[in-house]
Amino acid sequence: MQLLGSTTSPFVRRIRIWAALNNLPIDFINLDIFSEQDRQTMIAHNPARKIPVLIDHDFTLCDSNSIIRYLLEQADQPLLSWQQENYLTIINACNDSLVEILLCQRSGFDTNTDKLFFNLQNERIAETLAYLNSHLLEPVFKSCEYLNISLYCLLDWIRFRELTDFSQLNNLVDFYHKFADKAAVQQTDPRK
Ligand SMILES: N[C@@H](CCC(=O)N[C@@H](CS)C(=O)NCC(=O)O)C(=O)O
Repeated sequence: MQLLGSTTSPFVRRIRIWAALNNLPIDFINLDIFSEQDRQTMIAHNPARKIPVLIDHDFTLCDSNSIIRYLLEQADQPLLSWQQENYLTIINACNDSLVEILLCQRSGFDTNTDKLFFNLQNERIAETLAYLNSHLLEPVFKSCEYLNISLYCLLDWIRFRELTDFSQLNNLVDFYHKFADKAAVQQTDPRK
C-alpha cells in the first residue's frame, strides 16, 4: 500500500501514526503538493487535489476518514462508533478551518480582520477546541486510538504552524504532553 502525503499535513500524519502503532507497513510518498511535479502526482490520483491518498493496487481512497475505515477493516479492528465518528467530525471541522486560515494567511490576508469568512473560521476553531477540551476524558473518546491520534496531530500542527493558542485549555495541554512520548509521534514530527 502507498500513502501519498506530506510530512507536514496533520491529516496524513494521523494515518502514518496509526499504521506505525498497528505494525502496518505503508509506503509513504512524501510530496510537496505545491510544487509543479509533485502536484501532478497528487492530481493524477485525486481530483479533489488534497492529501492523504491511499493506493492499494488498483484501489484508491482520497480522504483520511475513508482511509482509516479501510485500514481498520483490513486489520479486523472495530470501526469507530457513531459517537466516536461524531467526535472525529469535530476534530476535522477544527482542522479544516485551520487549513483555510493558513491558506488565507499564505495568500496575504490578515485573518484577524472582522470579515465574515475569518470570523466563521475563528469562531469554529475556538468552539471546537473548547468542546474537545471538555470531552476528551470521556471513556468513549479515550478508548479510541484513532481519535487520540487525530487530536494529537491537530494540536501539534497548531503548535507547529503557530495558528492559535490553546494553552488555557488544560485538558488539551495535559493530553498533548502525555501523547508526545510515543516513538511513532517522534518519527513523524513535521519539524524533522
Ligand atoms: N477531508 C480531508 C482533508 C484533507 C486536507 O485538507 N488536506 C490538506 C493538507 S493538510 C490539503 O491537501 N490541502 C490542499 C488544498 O486545500 O488545496 C481528509 O480528511 O483527508
